Amino acid sequence: MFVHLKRGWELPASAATPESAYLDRRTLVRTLAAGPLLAAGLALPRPGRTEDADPSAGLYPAARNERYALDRPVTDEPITSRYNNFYEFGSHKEIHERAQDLVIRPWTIAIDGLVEAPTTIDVDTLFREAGLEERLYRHRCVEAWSMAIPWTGFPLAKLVTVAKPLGSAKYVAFETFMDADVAPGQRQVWYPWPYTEVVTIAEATNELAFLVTGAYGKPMAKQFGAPIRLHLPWKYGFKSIKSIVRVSFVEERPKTFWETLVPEEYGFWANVNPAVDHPRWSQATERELATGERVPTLIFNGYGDFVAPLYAGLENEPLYM
Ligand SMILES: Nc1nc2c(c(=O)[nH]1)N[C@H]1C(S)=C(S)[C@@H](COP(=O)(O)O)O[C@H]1N2
Ligand SMILES: [Mo]
Repeated sequence: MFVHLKRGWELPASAATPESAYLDRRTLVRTLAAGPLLAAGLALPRPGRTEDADPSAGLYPAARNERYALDRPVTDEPITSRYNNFYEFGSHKEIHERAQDLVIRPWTIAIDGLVEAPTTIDVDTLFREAGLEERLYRHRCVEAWSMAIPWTGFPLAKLVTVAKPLGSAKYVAFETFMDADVAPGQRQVWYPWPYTEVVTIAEATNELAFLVTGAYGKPMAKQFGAPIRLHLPWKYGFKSIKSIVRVSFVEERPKTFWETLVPEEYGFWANVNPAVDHPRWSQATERELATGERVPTLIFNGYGDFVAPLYAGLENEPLYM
């Protein structure tokens, strides 16, 4: 995030190739490569890359919830699906192809810590029982670029209800999968893997906190954090943890991935605020990936009506880093 900032900014969004062309080429290369292997009676080499239909595909498209409206157009999928932060697959934006190695079924989420009964949930059961809806959300990275995405998913509050946290639980901690065989970034031992994030119970149950399962009217692409990731649209993007395998309810606030690495730059609260600069750059404006234009950044990324009350009485906390 901090190391390759300049490079990311310099890459024009127009450098992205349309998804159809890219997929066609990949499928072709794979088909050609698989031929001799299959003839020799060997299995396909990369299980994550098989074309098995996503078992949740039948849940799409989900009805749009119009309560969450945008002040700008949706950013086209060929742009958002080729400019990603997912350090497990590399500390730059071009990880979409590598991320296809992630095997996303079967996939379960462990729910543990201060809950009535720790359990493990299969994501397809969870998706069916939670019920999915579509929401248009703005997404603002701490690196000062932004996009707008049609996510599909369900409120995190629903998972909190299912988990039945005890009264002593004050925070919800999330963890990403750990598998250095498919995610080469996890061999970079200077990072405190696995990726983790934490929010307060009040934040987790705010109506905006969204568990994302799909994007653009279908199960989301792996580079977005399939099969399930968080999106907290009023916070800098690094809070929105991808490919979640564990949700823990805790009393003491654990240190997160980025907080462990660079606490003076990537804090716990990380609420978007144009008036509070990152130590190394301004947060006053952001670059919209769709157009390349710089636009003013909004306090709480424009979601103050929903979330400002969460921070009443916390004025002495570093809420905006
Ligand atoms: N597990 C994991 N989650 C992650 C990240 C990551 O590197 N690993 N990057 C974060 C950052 S910095 C951002 S901006 C968003 C990017 O989401 P996107 O690629 O879907 O736009 O994911 C967040 N979640
Ligand atoms: Mo980010």
